[in-house]
Amino acid sequence: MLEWETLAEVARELEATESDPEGVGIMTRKGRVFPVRLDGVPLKAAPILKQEMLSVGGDAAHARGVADHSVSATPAVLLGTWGQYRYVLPKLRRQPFGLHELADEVDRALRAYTSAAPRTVPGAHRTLSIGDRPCVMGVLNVTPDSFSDGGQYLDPSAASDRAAAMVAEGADVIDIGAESTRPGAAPVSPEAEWGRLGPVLSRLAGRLPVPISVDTRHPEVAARAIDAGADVVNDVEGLRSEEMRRVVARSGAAAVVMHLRGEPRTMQKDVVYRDVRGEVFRWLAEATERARADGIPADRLLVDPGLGFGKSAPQSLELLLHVGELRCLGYPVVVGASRKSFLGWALDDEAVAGRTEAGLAAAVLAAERGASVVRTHDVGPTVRALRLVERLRRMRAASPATAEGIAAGGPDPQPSAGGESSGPSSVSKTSEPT
Ligand code: HH2
Repeated sequence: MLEWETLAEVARELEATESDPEGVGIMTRKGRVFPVRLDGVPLKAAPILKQEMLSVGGDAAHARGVADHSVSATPAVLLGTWGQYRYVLPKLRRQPFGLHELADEVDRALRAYTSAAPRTVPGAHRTLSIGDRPCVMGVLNVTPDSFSDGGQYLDPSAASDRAAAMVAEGADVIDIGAESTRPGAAPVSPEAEWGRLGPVLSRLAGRLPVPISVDTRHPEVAARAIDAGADVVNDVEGLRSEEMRRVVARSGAAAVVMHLRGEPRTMQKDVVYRDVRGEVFRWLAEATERARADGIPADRLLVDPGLGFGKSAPQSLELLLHVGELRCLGYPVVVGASRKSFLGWALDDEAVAGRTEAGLAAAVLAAERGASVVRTHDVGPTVRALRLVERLRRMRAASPATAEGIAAGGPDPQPSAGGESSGPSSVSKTSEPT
């Protein structure tokens, strides 16, 4: 049995058979199925979608009710290899019933999902660089009541020492919060929040060599923090406030758009979802679309599934396990699992002190599945654990010569038996399958 994730790994294994290089190029494109889930495919479109996928050797699952017209729309799962999609998407674009738009969306999702290109996220003053190594966001809570470190860094000089220590341990960005968002926490007024945050920011701004993120739901606090030197707004309410979007757009700050249904105080009262992954995905897609419509450039946005925020422990674990799926939104993915109660649930041990190792495991898992930023209280151990992920990512991505030539570009000239291309692949350096 062979195990591979990236098409570069597929090509390496095939090359080891001493196959013809052109053949390796062709077969590499068959080496991995990329399943794509769609929601709300119109009844008229579903049979065409299935037929077109079958025509290239792939397949599409949809509701049985499509056959007897007992449904008006259906969820669907497409099963296709890279080569099959490259051939079928242009065919779908020629079809009616919304299949043109659907093909464009699938194309965008596949490219975003497979892109491993390094990127930079410009903040208001400094830039966050995301490369092979997932970034570590060090948590600094200047609160009396945060669930794991409340009261430890309320004093501005203790807080700035802690920030410097996290940078020395390898943090790539420091996330400062002055209001606890744990379930049931009492809301803090913007004035009181700024009273805690302002003195810490004035000590750190311009002195820390890494970007500063401010964990706030209040636009007036975000605006003052950016003026005082913060680079990123980490909004656990996902920029749902129009004023917050205006502040971010005007200031040139980057923003973490986190999923949260309701508000922190009451969020654990309703944790019923029909489909938690689908809901989080759609919510983040809509929130980022709103942000862009209000003038925040795409390269300044990051998304976060909000583990533990209005979710049961099994729901948080499910989101963690599937966090890589969020990559197809096209934004770097942030994951915060550190010390959270769903880890305690998984460990059968409620003590916060016992969650560190599980938090490290969660960070490694999230990074392995493609998260770009890991938010943690335990910076040094997380940085060391993620070095291993960085090494493995590099090994996986190292391209043999033939993988370089695999197309991300246009359709192939001819489908061969079984629907795959037999023609030479065109080359696109910008969006190569990984
Ligand atoms: N988790 C917390 C706070 N802010 N921001 C993002 N983007 N993602 C998260 O998962 C996240 C977050 C909760 O952790 P903490 O800040 O330690 O606790 P408290 O809210 O009690 O201060």
